[in-house]
Amino acid sequence: MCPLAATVRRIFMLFVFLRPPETPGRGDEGQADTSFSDSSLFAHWGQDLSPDNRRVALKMFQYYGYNGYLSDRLPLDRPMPDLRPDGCRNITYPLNLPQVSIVFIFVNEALSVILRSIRSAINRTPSHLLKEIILVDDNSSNNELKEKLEDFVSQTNSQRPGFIKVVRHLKQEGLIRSRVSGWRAATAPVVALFDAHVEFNIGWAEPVLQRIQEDRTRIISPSFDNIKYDTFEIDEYPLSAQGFDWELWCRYLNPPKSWWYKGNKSAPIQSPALIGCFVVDRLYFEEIGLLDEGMEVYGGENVELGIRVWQCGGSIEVLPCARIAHIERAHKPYTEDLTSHVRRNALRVAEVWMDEFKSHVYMAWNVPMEDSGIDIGDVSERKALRKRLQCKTFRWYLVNMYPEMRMYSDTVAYGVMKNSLKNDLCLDQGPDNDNVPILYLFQAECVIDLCKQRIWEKKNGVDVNRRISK
Ligand SMILES: [Mn+2]
Repeated sequence: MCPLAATVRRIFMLFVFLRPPETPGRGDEGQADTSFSDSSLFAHWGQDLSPDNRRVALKMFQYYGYNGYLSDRLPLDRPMPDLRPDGCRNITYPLNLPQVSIVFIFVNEALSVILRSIRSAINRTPSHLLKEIILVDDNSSNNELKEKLEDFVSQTNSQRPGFIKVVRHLKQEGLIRSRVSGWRAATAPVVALFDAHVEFNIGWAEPVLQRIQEDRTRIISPSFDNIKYDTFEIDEYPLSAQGFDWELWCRYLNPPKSWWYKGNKSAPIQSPALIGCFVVDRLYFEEIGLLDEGMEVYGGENVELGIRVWQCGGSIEVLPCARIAHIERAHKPYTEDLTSHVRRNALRVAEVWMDEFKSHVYMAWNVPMEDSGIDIGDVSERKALRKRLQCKTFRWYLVNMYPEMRMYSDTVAYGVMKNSLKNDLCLDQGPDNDNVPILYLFQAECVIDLCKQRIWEKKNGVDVNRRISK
């Protein structure tokens, strides 16, 4: 899911590449420890660990993207600060709310992190509202997720038969098809699709189920707080709507003005899209086309769902009174090259949903519109779905649901500008939030993929599309 700092990612990348290589620092505890000083794991944690334990912790961190060593030593049942804004605690909810199935998807997740997700779901969802928990294992290779997990499941089910179901993929299907597998196994009228590294906060379920009961075409996201990947402390996040940039990476947005005018922090926040985890009426989800199962691995499915729901007559809300803490991992475990999957999935969204604005996604990824060389697979079924549901245009969506998204018109060209005489001289787009390209010297030849160089011209003029190089 979405790091709060997603918007500064690119600026940070640039900074990293411009910075001269660091000279290895001196370890606090002598020469043996210099290798540890580079890991962000030990910036705020683990100073008192022995070198051997540090080594174990570092290995687990590299594997999981969070502090699995610490997680294994924390209680599964742990208290959590009630982070709901004022006004949430004295709302009363109907007694006849629908039941929910909670789906957790994972691949090679730390067992203690999964079990803590399950524990918090059981402890903080009223038991008459929680029908079942579904675990989707996307073909993990990690052994502790086999027998030990089965033991836990059969122990729990011995008290409550059939309460936890396990779905195991025989080959890795990626996050998107894993969520759909979980949905297929669910039987409650409402399905909550989550990562397996979360902790549910008190009172999360009632507001969500009430909003869906009132209108089954609402897809609901809770408000997310962060579980720090190193210390596992819970870090309160500001209330946000959820959106995306033109590469279709998720981002948190300031709630719309109309929400601020209400002066009621417990009111639902209308949101252009979803950042990944959401709760939905089980049958409505099928009617509007689930997720795009032609997408691979990770990314873009949340944006596609957001656009589709709005364009095809539903709505999306983030609820301030429903809070869930989620571990923002330092790195994702799915694959080495997440970006190429996000790009492919983004182009599928562009082709099916974005009409004349699809060029914006191609530009953002610095990919030519024709002959991009990227195989996006078959999108005919998704196009047929759009037609069948008689969905509105993307322009309608942008103007009405996502007005803060910048539109580009009169583009003359985009792509990479290369200096054929001096190839260590790079021209970069500069920071995202202004329009000032920057020129700088690179250590060697400009690395185009890393720098994401592109120029977006706004003046009318010659057609220079053929000069795009990649
Ligand atoms: Mn996640």
